[in-house]
Formats: sequence, structure tokens, C-alpha cells
Amino acid sequence: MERMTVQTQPIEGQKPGTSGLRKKTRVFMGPHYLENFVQAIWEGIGGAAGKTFVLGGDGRYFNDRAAQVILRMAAAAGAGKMIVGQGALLSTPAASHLIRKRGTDGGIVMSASHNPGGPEEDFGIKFNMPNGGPAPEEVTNRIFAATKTVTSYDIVEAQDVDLSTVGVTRLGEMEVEVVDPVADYAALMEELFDFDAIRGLLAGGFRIAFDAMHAVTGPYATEILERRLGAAPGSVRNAVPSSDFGGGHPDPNPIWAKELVDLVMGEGAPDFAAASDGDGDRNMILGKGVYVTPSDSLAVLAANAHLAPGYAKGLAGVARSMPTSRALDRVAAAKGLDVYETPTGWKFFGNLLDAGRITLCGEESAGTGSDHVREKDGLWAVLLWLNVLAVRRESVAEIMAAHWREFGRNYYSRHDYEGVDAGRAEEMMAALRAAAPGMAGNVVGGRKIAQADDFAYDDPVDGSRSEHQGMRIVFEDGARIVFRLSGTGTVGATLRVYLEDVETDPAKMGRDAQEALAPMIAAAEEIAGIRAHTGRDVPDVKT
Ligand code: VG1
Ligand code: CO
Repeated sequence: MERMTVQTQPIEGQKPGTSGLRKKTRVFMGPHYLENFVQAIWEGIGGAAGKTFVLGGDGRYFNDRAAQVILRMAAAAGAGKMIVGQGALLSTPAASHLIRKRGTDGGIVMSASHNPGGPEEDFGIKFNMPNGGPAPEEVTNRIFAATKTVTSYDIVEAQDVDLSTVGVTRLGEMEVEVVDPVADYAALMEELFDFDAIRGLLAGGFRIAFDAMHAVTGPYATEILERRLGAAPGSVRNAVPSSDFGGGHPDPNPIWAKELVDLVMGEGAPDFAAASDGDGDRNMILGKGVYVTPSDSLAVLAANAHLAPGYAKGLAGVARSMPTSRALDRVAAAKGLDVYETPTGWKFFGNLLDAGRITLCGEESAGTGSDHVREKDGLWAVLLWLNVLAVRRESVAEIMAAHWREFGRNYYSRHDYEGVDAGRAEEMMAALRAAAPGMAGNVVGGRKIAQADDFAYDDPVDGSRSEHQGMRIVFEDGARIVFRLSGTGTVGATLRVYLEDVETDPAKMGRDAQEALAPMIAAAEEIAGIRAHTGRDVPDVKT
């Protein structure tokens, strides 16, 4: 087997964002693009020689080809072993678990998550650390720096490795172990949750629907929900991963999973429904006639996790990303738990989880997880909900109503303006940054601003500081607006406006969220001048 050194030169823009490097698939398929970045990963982590890595992806277009390139580069870099999901598939949480379980030196996940897939859509790569979590900024900065100086990469010349069968093979000196992508993950779920109780619930006629959105969770959900828990065959929909996710966005929100939302809102609705994203780390939770916002779901799970065996001893603490609603804080306050506020992106939870300061955490973008892995985990959230439902024997709607009565309700919504001109979006953020220091005390829409700042985070574990993580404007009565630019998009800029208002009067807790938030929507426009800056009247997506 011949090892070659290929001359190359730096390619601009290989800067990892909120979750790895994401670009148009065609860009990734361009000459040296993937290879340069993989070489930069090896450099950013101090080399691959003698190391063991996990490799898998969400099955999108180019997943199979990219896997072969990464394997040949790993062999050339002297890696000792690669553990690969069969068919080069692994959900993000399953990859995280495998990295931890096998005690490897990290892993490479090929995914652009909830972004659409296909030759004209998106592809992505992220590196996860030995703790199973996304590389922290310090490491992604080193990787980015290496992309700017790379002049060559090493790769072996070889036939494709057969990834279709479970077993051990070799690529030159390197061992390649192909593993069942589902088995270890499913076993972990059985440890955390009361499968007997959930089986009992389902056997009693409780009907569920799970939409895998043609993405990687299909095989996991089919094995766990249908085979192990006895959900009726067909409960898992769109269960076969396809390279373009059936032409849709594998994004579990009311827009892209509209069919499922229509199902629970219509006649003969199932009792519980859920969906996951491209790489299986997100979740959307629905009940008969109800959509549970991710922020509320996080709060409900924090309040009820002790009902599942894996969390019976209670929670060490909880965390949420800054833009996530403060419904979680209400639960934490009532239960005397520490609550941490981190920047957007799962990498910021890693240290808190490793240090044992938190057990449960989540984001408003449909990500929830715990210390069982170091990524958010879609199916895990679904199973925790099912475990809670099996114990409480109430409907999702009843659980939500009781939760709001007990803790209060934080009306919440995120408005996204997609494909905005990047320069204009930056200008809007710069204007907000400049105005923020003078905002406290101003009255907008009859409410007084208590605090306005550009969120910066000091990690309490390693002391690292992350700045410019979003503009937040907090009102005296607890309402809040956050403005931030997305770090996962591949075209122009996506402006995210996060809107939140607090309701403690039980008589007013059943309102439509957009209606209840109308004053905050108007306040956001007044404060930021979204229309003038972006030329947009209405958001593209409301979740
Ligand atoms: C978005 C979400 C963020 C999430 C990230 C990765 O980032 O807002 O909460 O962690 O996607 O999710 P941004 O920068 O576009 O707002 V995904 O499921 O990669 O895994
Ligand atoms: Co994802």
C-alpha cells in the first residue's frame, strides 16, 4: 500500500462554526477541500499517530465517499484504529457514546445536522474529543489555524474499505472495525430508562408516532421503539435514511415536520409524537393537540427526570444556552438546583458535564441531553418523555398545563430571517452592540429595559472566555429579546430573534404563543430596526 504526500495550498473559509465545518456539498467535494480540513484536524489535535478514532455520519450525500477519504488519510497519518459505524452511519449521540465507551482519542462525525442534504445542499464535518463532546473553541481555533498553513497532506492509495459488513479489517497498518451503529446506543438507553414501564404504557393502547425524517435516527428508532418497546409497526415513519432526506430539511420543527404536527392536531391523533433531525441529536415533542416548545420540554424534563431510573437520584444541576427560555430557571429555582447559562452550541456544556456540575442541559433549538453522552440526544429525549408519561399516566397536554400552573409559563418563540445579506446583518448587530450600553432604563412598548449587553461567557471550569455570543435585552418584568447570527448556515446570514415573555396568571396560560408575544415582536422591531436593516417584513421560520 502506497503512502502519498499530496501538495496543496490553504483554502479560505475553513472556519468551524457552531458545530463543525459546514459548506455546500459541492464545495466539500472540490479539489483538496475535505483533505485539507482533515489534515488540519490531525494537526489541531497533535497528530493521529497511534490513536483510535470513531467515524460515522448521518448518511447524507457524500457521506460514503468522505468516509473512505478519511480512512485513507487516517491510515497515512499512522492512526492505530478506526471504529466505523456500518455503512459509515452513526447518529451524533451514538458516536459520542462510542467514543466514550471505547475510550478512544475522539471521533469524526460527518453531518450538517438539520441542513438539507444532496449534491446541491450541505455537508459537514466535526471533530469530537475523547470525552465524546464537540471540540471546544481552543481546539477548533487550532484546526482553523492549521487550514491556513497547510501545504500538503498524506493519504494512502487503496481500494475502498468494505463498510457494509460488521467485522475487523485492515487498511495498511491500521485496523478498521465496522460496528453495528445501533447496538451500544440501544443498550445505553435500556440502562437509563424503565423499558418495562414504557412497554406497559404502549401495550395499554397509548399510541405514538415518530418521524425520522429520512435521516439517521430511522434504524435507531425502529430498533428501540418498535422492536424493543413494542410500538405498533409503522409507528416510526420515514425510517430509511436517504442521501437527500427525501428532498426535505431534516429539521424537526413545525415547518419541516408539518405532516406530523397536522397528525397530532387532527382527528384520531396519536397520544404522543416526536421527530428528530439529520444526525439524530435534536427532538421535537408533540402530544395530542399540543406542540411542546423545546424550551418548555427542557423544563418539564428537568422537573420530572427523577421518574426515570437513570436519574432517580436527582440532578446535580442544569444548564441552558443563553437564548433558551428561562422556563428551566424556574424549575431550578423551585428545586434548589444550580443553573448555568452558556453560549449557543453543545460544546459549551462539555466542561460542566465533565465536572459533574450539571446532569441535564438543553437548547431552544430542539436539543436536550444529559451526562450520558456529550452531545444532545434526540431519541434520549423521546424516551425520557415516554418514561415520564408511563409513570404519570397523564396526557402531554395535562403535563404541560400542570407544569405551567406550578412554575409559571414563559411564552417563547424564535423568529429566523434566512439568507439575509451578511454585511447588512453584521451592521444590524454592530448597531445593537453600540446602542446596548445606553439601553437600560429605556421604556419600549410600555416596559422598562433592565439590562442590555453583548453576552460573554466565562467557563467556570477552565476559565476560558467566549465573547460576542448574542445581544440580549432583558426587561424588568422578566421578558427578554435576544438577537444573534447563526453559525451553522451556508448561505448569507441567518438572523435569529428569540422572544420571551413571562405569564404567571393561570387564566392566561393557554394562549397562542405568537399572539401572546405580539408586544415583544413589536419591541424587537423597535429596538433593532429589523425591517430597515434586512429589508424583510416577516421571518422565514417561526419556531
Ligand atoms: C444552531 C442552533 C444551536 C445548535 C446548532 C447545532 O446553531 O441554534 O442551538 O447547537 O445549530 O445544532 P446556530 O449557530 O445556527 O444558531 V445541529 O442539530 O448541528 O446539531
Ligand atoms: Co443535529
